[in-house]
Amino acid sequence: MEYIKIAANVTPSEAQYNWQKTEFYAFAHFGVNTYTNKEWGDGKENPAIFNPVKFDPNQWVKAIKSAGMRGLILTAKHHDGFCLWQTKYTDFSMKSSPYKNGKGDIVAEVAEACKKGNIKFGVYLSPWDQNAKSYGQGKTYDEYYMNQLTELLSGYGELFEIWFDGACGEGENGKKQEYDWAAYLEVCRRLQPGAVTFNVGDIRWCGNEAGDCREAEWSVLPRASAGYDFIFNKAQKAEDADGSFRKLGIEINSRDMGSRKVIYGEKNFIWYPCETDTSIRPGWFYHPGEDNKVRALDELMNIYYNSVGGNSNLLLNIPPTPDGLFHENDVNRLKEIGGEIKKAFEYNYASSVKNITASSPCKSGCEVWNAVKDDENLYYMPEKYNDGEIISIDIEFNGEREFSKAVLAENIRVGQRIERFEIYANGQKIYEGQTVGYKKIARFETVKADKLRIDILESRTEPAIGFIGVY
Ligand code: FUL
Repeated sequence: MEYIKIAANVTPSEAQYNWQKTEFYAFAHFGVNTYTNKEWGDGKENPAIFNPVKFDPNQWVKAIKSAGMRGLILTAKHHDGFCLWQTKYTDFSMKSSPYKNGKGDIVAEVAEACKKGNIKFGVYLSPWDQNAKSYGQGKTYDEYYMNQLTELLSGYGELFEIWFDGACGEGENGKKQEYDWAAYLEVCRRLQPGAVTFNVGDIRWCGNEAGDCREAEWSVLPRASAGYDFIFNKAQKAEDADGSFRKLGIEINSRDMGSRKVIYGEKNFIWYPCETDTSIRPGWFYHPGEDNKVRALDELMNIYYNSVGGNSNLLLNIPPTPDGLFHENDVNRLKEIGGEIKKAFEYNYASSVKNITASSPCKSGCEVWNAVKDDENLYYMPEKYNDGEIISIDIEFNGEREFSKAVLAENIRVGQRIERFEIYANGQKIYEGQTVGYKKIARFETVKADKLRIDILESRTEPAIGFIGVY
């Protein structure tokens, strides 16, 4: 059982931990495709088409915050190669746009709006670039890419995430670029040590673009799952004109990436948590024909519960219009999402309970009352865990309560350990679950009860329960 013990003690870096706490944040796909009604451009666009005459990133930030999101990632350059900032390295950029007579800098304005609105900011810089002459020339392109990365990572304040898209088309005309990932990551570590890198490095793609989530999501995986071959063999290689890629579901990566069965016998693990990325509309970029295809509130709430409430973060894309604003249909939906979340977690019945006990004696300083205190530094942990043992946590409310949700959290700075649990209301089983990790939102039919029990049926070693909430 060596491998289980090793896996149970793998923990996130400081940057990964801070990223996890961001939970829910926005993606904005903005660029020449916004003006051509396309999802993938080809780098031959006239840069003068990019002209967001009403551009107002404060409007974006306001809408993003209304949904309860805590950050924004902007496509500084998509696969066409057009740059939304004042780069020194190409004219296929804001320099050639009529916006502010070629002096505009969208990245700077968005970064500023995020700062003002007190949300985090991140950048997407597509490695695949169909405009750069040097693309496919090995080191020459690596230099170009790293120069651009350096501009973005040193000129726009603190970033929380750097998004390395795995998608890469081309091929037929012979241009193939071997990316120097080690060198790219070195730039990130040096210039933005507090940021996480997506896809390569710190954060893992969920495996589809539909918002489909795993029932059991592990943040501790065999190190090979973060290998470049493993990542890029599964990446998108052709344009997804009919959106089928976004319907494919999770099967692109496996349903089970970290259970005991999968990690059997492994010695080398990595903390490689999941990010679920999906769009509020069918496309990533704005298409006028999709104004009435903004996804339903129920569907989006389900995605929220399954991702943020399933040990994954959620990156939800809202495409700005050619004017440079979020469309009112998206703005309204975001507000609704925020309202739903607020309503759902308005009052936590576990925040003041009559009593809470645990079946297993606690480690000193880790008493069970810690689990109902909303303090990320406090947790309950049994002194010792014997394989196969059931740990029961019993809560007695101050009278009968009516509820339909429970939130469980492990203190991931100690590790992700819980493999199976059940929840009981007045002795009746109301929920069965597997992983918990950073956060598990358990949803069930509304029940009335004065007692709640959580049974931890399987754990890799002593679980560290950071939080229990009942709503
Ligand atoms: C994919 C890209 O090809 C899409 O255009 C979009 O940027 C999505 C988030 O990632 O790989």
